[in-house]
Amino acid sequence: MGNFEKLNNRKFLDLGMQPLANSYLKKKYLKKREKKYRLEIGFNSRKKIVSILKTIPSKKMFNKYYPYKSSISKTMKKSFKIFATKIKKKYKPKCTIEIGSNDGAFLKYFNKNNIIGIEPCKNLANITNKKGFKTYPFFWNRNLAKLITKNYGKVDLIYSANTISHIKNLDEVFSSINLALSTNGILILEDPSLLECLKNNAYDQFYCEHIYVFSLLSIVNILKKHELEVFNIEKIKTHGGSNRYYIKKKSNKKYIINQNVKKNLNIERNFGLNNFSTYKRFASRVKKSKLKLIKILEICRNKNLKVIGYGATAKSVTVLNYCKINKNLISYFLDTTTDKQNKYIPGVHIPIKKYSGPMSSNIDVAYLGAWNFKNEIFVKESNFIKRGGKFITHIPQPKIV
Ligand code: DWN
Ligand code: SAH
Repeated sequence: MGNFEKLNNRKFLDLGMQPLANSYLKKKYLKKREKKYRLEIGFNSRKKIVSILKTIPSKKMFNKYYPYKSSISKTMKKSFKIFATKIKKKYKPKCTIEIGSNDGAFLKYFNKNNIIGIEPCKNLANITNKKGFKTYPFFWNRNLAKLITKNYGKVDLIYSANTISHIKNLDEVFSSINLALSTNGILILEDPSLLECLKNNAYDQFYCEHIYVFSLLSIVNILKKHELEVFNIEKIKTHGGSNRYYIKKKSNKKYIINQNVKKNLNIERNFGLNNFSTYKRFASRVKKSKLKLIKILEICRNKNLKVIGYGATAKSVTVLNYCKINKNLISYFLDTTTDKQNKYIPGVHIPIKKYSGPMSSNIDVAYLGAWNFKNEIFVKESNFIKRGGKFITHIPQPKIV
């Protein structure tokens, strides 16, 4: 895919040749050769950070065609509502920036004059701009931080969920945050947890957009250089287990460092997140996971069961391409996202159909692409389950449930 840049980390996992995760294909492009890149994952023991080794330029992934909308699930809508209400009450921020505001699932709970969205995908930035929430359709960087501080002054809260892990230049991310944040201001980040990713064998957290899967250890290390520090951490359930990091300037004495920080650093060290051997063991579990998933799907096919996929996630693109699962094993995927429907999954070309209500009786088994929304999906498909319908998940090990 041309202009790769390499991150010089020690490789522990090779997930093969992969297409761009959110580039769902229209039928007319199926015969064209797709661009692919090698998805390898490495650990940098000096920086304590796990990342993909070859990165794709952001503009190729985050543009006006980006299909993912945060408001697509009840789970995320609820999580954002509860958290927005909580921090508004607790910190009473006069001015907030949200980096990666997507379709406004979090930002909409704020007063229009009190929050600024940053969202490089113009289709998404348009949604919130039209609703009257000032949204810059740009990538977060130093120039934008300068522009915002010039227009609005320094802000007292910066929030970013599931976005910083998508930005390669972390030094620029944090130096720009430092520039825009007031002396007593706070930064709250939310991203999938590396510890949970390893425990769940969730190798599908790795794809082109997820350059990093962070641990507390890695965040603490990155922040040092920028005179920032984590003063609290919460473990949350979203996206298969995430961390919410509360960060402040070192000079900010308004908040004391919670015991949780030390406790979680120890938990991560004890699990072995500092040791390369932990990642090698994860890689061998991933290989076993692949074989087992293929085996389960082949058994279903041999029994002539109708198997479909539930939730055409970016994560499933990694699984399907790594395991080489095509429509011989999964007939089609159902998805509620309009911009994914009637398209095909990149690489393996499984069709995506519109989800228009609970699954019908001609479906026997559904592979959970959106395993992170298992609870929400099981409620929605309670009749399917009552009828004896089954789900396949690869988390934490491939099995039929
Ligand atoms: O970090 C990222 C996360 C936040 O979102 C991005 N890089 C891209 C994206 O990743 P993903 O596609 O793996 O995210 P989700 O949130 O697991 O995607 C869920 C998908 O499943 C959506 O396409 C909607 C669909 N879905 C469905 O069809 N029926 C979801 C639910 C809950 C449902 O009931
Ligand atoms: N915050 C939302 C969206 C996560 S998807 C949620 O938690 O559901 C990742 C989002 O990050 C996308 O909307 C993408 O456009 C945005 N993004 C990617 N790179 C970015 C950058 N450099 N600056 C700001 N946003 C970025």
